[in-house]
Amino acid sequence: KKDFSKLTTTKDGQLLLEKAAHDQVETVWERFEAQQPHCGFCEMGLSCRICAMGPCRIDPFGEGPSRGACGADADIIVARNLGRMVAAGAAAHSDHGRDLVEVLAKVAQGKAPGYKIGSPEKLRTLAGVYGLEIEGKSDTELAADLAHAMEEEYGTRQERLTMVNRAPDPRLELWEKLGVMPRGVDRETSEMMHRTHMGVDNDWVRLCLHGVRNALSDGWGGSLIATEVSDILFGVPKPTKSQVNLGVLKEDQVNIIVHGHNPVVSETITLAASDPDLLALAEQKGAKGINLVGLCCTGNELLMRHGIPMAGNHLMSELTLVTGAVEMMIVDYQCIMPSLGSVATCYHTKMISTSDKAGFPQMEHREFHPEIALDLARELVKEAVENYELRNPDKVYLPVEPVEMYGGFSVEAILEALGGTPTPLIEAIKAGKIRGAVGVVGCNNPKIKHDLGHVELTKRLIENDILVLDTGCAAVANAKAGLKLPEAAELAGPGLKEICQALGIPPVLHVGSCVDNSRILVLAGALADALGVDISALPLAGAAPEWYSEKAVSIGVYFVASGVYTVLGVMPPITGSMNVVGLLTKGLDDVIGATFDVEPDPDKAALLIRAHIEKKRKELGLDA
Ligand code: SF4
Ligand code: WCC
Ligand code: FE2
Repeated sequence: KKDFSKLTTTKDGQLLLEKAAHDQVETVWERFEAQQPHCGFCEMGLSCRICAMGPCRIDPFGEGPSRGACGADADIIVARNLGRMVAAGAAAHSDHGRDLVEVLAKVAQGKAPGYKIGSPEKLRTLAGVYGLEIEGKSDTELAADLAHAMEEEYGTRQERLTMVNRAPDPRLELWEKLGVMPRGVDRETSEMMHRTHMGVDNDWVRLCLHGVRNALSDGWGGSLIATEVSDILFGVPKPTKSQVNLGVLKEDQVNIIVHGHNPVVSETITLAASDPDLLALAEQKGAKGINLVGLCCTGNELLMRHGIPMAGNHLMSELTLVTGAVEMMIVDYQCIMPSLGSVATCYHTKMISTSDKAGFPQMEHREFHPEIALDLARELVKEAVENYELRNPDKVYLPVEPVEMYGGFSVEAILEALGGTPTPLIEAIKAGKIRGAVGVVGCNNPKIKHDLGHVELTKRLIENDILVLDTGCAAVANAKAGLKLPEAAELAGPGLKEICQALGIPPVLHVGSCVDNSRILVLAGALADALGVDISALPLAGAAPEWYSEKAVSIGVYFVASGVYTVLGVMPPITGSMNVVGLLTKGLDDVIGATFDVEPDPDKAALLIRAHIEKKRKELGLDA
């Protein structure tokens, strides 16, 4: 019998892996195993298939070729590959942002029934950021103007993004000086694809610097737009109670899972799931209700704004179906394993894809457009309810109780908890009660025992009086471990514990989805402005202990580019160029005031981060 506790730290994960084996369902862990050993050239970033003279690879031991057919050496090949990872990640976040801007424009034109301006206040704040005429304008007029201004951000006609101006002045000056100021969201990604074409940018340093600019177009551009427009349409998150793990699925209810990233689909499903007619239909079919739950980041979006419970993170997505208790899974895009449709064939689960840009095998495609979204959402929920009759009770397995948690810590909510200004937080940091703050973010990856990296690192940090802000799958991991309850303050060091208890907040604050890492940037910027320093001077750090996606690469790069030291738990494919490794882990410090480190062991990663925070405190003269 296989020991599943080697693969995942979670009880629900271990039990459901056992059931998957029994049901003969193949999971990501088995497919990952079948890929071993990984190709050494690819692992080191030394293979190139950018053109048809290749594929080429460089021998890291210097015995075989040291150049590709075109003459590219290890530095060029590694830098090009890394650049394209940043471009793909930035494109994913930013295109998600664009989809929200389109909905905002349609709301303004009255063409999106089912959507509205959820936060007129935030609409006005953003209109201010863009310098729009606000006086005497209705919400819809303003929404039209703002959508138009944001569409411009994607283009090539400006010298710098408007959104970027929210970064502290010293950062802006630095980016300008280095020539990495992002100009257009699409432009930087497009230029990265151009530069990495054979025969264009063969200066690995310039390529890496453009990677910085490309990532900044995501963090302070596309991702920030995605976050802010989601807040405008669906409301600014406030602290909300919820629940997490597979126990949120209900034996006696119709279970619907939304999976993916864009709240445009999941928000209308939320509306439809509380439709009285559909609830009555569910009752007729013998169900006690309609239970909507989330997975990955679209789940985080709903959790942040409505307290919708969360079934799990990335590596749990297949296992949610293995419960046999899911009537329907509705997906949009990103991080949706193409295996899910085939897993679902073992059960009665209906699988629905909704985005014109994301098709999947063995799923039914029902395309969402703002014009028809609400009607389609109702149709889908109705079909899910009807599918309840086909559930086979013998196949249902829900062996765990959910864990309670709090989500909803937008920057606005954090400031409100502090009494309206960042001052109390700054005072607590100055007094050393809170030593610093760390964003623990990113994915799961079968290279790391599931959730171990996130949870152990987070525990080590809070024990040492470091406040943790988390997003994405890291946030779900920490929630499952019970760290998002005010009671978890007991696990914190004395200073952080005192602050959390006084404010009634957990020591680990759920800041949202992956695009909401932009909230961490905004908060870091606010702290820097309040102290009159650059972000790089603050006792802050980032960590992506279990990252897997290209989006995470872009996030890591924009964290560092914003002046935040960042520790990765998984090595990116760059070790084939010690020059690139040296630049990212050392050289960037002089250039941009922060670097990367790589450390898979969470205890050691915590030590690195603590040392960095203490160093920054000392430099600021805080403990003098
Ligand atoms: Fe080979 Fe150069 Fe073509 Fe890459 S770009 S595949 S190294 S010839
Ligand atoms: Ni965001 Fe990473 Fe999860 Fe996907 S959902 S797996 S990018 S952290
Ligand atoms: Fe390979």
